[in-house]
Amino acid sequence: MELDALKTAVPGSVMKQGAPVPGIQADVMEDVNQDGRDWIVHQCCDLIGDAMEMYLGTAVLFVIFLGHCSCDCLSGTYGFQCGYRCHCLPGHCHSTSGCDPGKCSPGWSGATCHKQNVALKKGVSSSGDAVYAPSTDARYPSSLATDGQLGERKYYDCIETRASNPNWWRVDLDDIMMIHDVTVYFRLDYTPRRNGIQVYLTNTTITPSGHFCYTVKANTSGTDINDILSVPCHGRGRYVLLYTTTATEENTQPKMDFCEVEVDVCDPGTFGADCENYCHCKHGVCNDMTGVCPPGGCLAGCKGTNCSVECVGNVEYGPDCGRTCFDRMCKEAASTCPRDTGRCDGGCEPGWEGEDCT
Ligand SMILES: [Ca+2]
Repeated sequence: MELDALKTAVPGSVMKQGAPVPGIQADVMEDVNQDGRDWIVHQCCDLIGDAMEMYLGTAVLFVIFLGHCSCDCLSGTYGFQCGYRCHCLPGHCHSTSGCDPGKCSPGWSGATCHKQNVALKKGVSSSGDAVYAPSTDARYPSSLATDGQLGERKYYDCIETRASNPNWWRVDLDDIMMIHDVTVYFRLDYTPRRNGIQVYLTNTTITPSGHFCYTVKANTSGTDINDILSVPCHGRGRYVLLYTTTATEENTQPKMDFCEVEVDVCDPGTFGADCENYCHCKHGVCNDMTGVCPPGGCLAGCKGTNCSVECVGNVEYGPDCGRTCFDRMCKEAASTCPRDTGRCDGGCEPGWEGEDCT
């Protein structure tokens, strides 16, 4: 049976009941014990990928595996031409559908786990961190806003800058990136410092500079601003700057005290509010907001304004799905019709040539 064949086809990776195999996830091993076709279909890809990593270059193994598996993509990849990488927790990536909902890896979000917080753990600067004598160390340092931790979002989980005018905080993304949006997680136990914060996307360390994105316009108590504020801030930049000259009624000079700033980008080949849609452009990647492809149309095998629609299986194929499977002169009448090439199994009728026999 297939499972037994898989077990014996990988030298050195004998799967004992309940014993984990190096490189294969523990939860997959639990499924091994269940035996059966369903496991073969859903976990086969993971096994192939892991085996390939262990025995790179052993092409024979690959062929053996393909003979026993009904999947297309190697471990961790899925979707159109296996061109998408799963960014989900171990055991939650499927070769056809991608990640299970809500099971994204840390730093990734969205329904398909293709939205990445590129500010996570990145370096920060500020106009100064608050210190409380007799210590001279920052008690609530600026780095708390990119540590990936939210806690209870009270003062001890959040940054606190030293009073100054102007007052600013900046994250360095290390590279110029196409930013999709910015999300600010505000402190929950004190809200007046939300008002007046400006958000910039910039390529310099001049404060302020670059592309102005947004100003938080709140009442003086800050209670009319969402605790988690999604800020439209789309464009290319290396630094995201939060900047203010607005003091509260309690302070003569401004301070800031938010808990986390996420700077989100879409994975290449995805677009939309949550980077949840796919585009398969022929040249380059689509616009991360609209999904519009650069000039040149779609990769062979898909169609539509965003090149997000795959050709109808066994009906159409080729660039923009412009060719018809029925028109091919395949020797085998029951030949498959790959969406990208339309290649005929077993060659062409006499007098016809080309992989799709047209
Ligand atoms: Ca934090």
